[in-house]
Amino acid sequence: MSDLILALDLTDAAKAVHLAEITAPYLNAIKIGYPLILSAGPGIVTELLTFGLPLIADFKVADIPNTNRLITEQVFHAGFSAIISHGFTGSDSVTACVHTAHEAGGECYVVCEMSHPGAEEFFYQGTAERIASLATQCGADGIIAPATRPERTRILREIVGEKKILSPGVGAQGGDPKAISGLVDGIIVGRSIYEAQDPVSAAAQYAEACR
Ligand code: NUP
Repeated sequence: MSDLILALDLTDAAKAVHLAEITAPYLNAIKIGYPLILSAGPGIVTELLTFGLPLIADFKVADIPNTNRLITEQVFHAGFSAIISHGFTGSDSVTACVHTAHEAGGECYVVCEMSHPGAEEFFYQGTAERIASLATQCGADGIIAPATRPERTRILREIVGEKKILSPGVGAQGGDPKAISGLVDGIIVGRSIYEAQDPVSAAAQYAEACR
């Protein structure tokens, strides 16, 4: 059993709000990132909050500690419940995000291994394990690990223990929700819902697959 998180990567604000509204009954959270924030402006956060779901800021924060702190403060000030940071920047940068998130009563997730094919060039065996350990040591609430490689996510699960794992790559990137949902705390689905002929029944099917 895992949560269903919609990756709302539309760049048309009205469509994004409509999509969130009609699929909300099947979702546990909505994740937004640069595509929607840069096209719609930060005010979109307030609009999306009206559907009563936690919002995750997928900004993959990757800067020096002071800048990470400033970004994280703004994220929680805007109304988000969680932030996604990178981990390759090192423990001081990750700790800045984690502390700032916790001060605001929110969560911080650290990207360990990405879901796309090119991720195997850098964030892969060895590196991803090190980032998972770092995320644990820094007190992060969880990690991001790939639905496209369940065998890798299983290894990362052993490192992070009870911490949460959110897993993108389901559907459009080829990941099978059934293969990953028992292993992770949340699956992240974007295009396979928001580009579906019928987004509501797509969301309902993914929610069913999460059970
Ligand atoms: O490793 C990652 N892979 C990934 O796809 C880390 C991510 N944060 N994402 C995000 O998840 C990606 O930016 C997009 O918002 C979502 C997946 O969308 P889709 O492939 O289901 O459309």
